[in-house]
Amino acid sequence: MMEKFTKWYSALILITVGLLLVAACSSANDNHTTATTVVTPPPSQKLSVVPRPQSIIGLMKQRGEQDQAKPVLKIVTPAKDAVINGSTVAVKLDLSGDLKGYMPHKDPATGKGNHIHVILDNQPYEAYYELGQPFELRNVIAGKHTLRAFPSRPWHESFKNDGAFQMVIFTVKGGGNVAKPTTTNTGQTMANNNSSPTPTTPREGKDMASSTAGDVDPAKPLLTYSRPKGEYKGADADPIMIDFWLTNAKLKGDGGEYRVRYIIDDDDPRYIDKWEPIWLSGWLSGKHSVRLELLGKDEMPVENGGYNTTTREINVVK
Ligand SMILES: [Cu+2]
Repeated sequence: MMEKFTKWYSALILITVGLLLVAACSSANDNHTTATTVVTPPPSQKLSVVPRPQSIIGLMKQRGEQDQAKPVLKIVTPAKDAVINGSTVAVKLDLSGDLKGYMPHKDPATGKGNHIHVILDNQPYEAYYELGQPFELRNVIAGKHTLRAFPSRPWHESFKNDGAFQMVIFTVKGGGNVAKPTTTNTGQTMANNNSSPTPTTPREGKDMASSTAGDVDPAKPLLTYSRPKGEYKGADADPIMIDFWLTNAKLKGDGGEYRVRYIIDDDDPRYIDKWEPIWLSGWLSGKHSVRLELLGKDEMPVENGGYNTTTREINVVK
């Protein structure tokens, strides 16, 4: 009886010691690994400015003269200083001027085409393709708002001629629920908080995030952030274009005194001194922040309702 117990007891001790040894070895192994393995730092992104991509130059050739167009845009609704009841704001635009064949339209086959960039307050722009029917901004909250719009190309580069850019300030009464969108997934307008009739056909439009206007002075220098925005995949992610609209401000390289500063992630600031798009190559996969700022003669940001310094997050998928 005693012998049996001793045997059993020794076996238990052996197992315990064995387990301890295994534990000791593996922890020694850990130490070993930590001591000799070189910890690889995450690769750092080195962006460089590259020329306009050949793919876009090719597209421009196919488009004939339309990239030399001088489109003139008018915001028909909302009218300047309009007061709108309900949370849906119908946007109607009128396009005229020397169009040279330029006309917004989404090609159903490619999902691409000329379009208008429509910006509520300082939110990311929405693309508006078919000007024949109104575009709806849905769930707009009560308060003062700004709407900015300008024509754009299929690759999202804006037209920069006089008259292409329009801004109106308007007010929404009632407005959308800050917490809940007032529309369904299919874009159908629900009855609550909304005096607009339910559209019978689906319209181009967008549920808006809640925002109100900055205290913008349309007579002062204004930088309107346009691109980059959203997600960039594969070939579209290299290079990525920075593009913006400038009102009441001429850049240094164009004979004026302003500069545009851009900061990607935590990189050192860089500058754009001519009003034209730039293309940046070398993006790594993942999320990046892009900040655009308008600087005055003193190299300090020019204040105008908070719109002249804008930071957006983009996602690069390679
Ligand atoms: Cu666009």
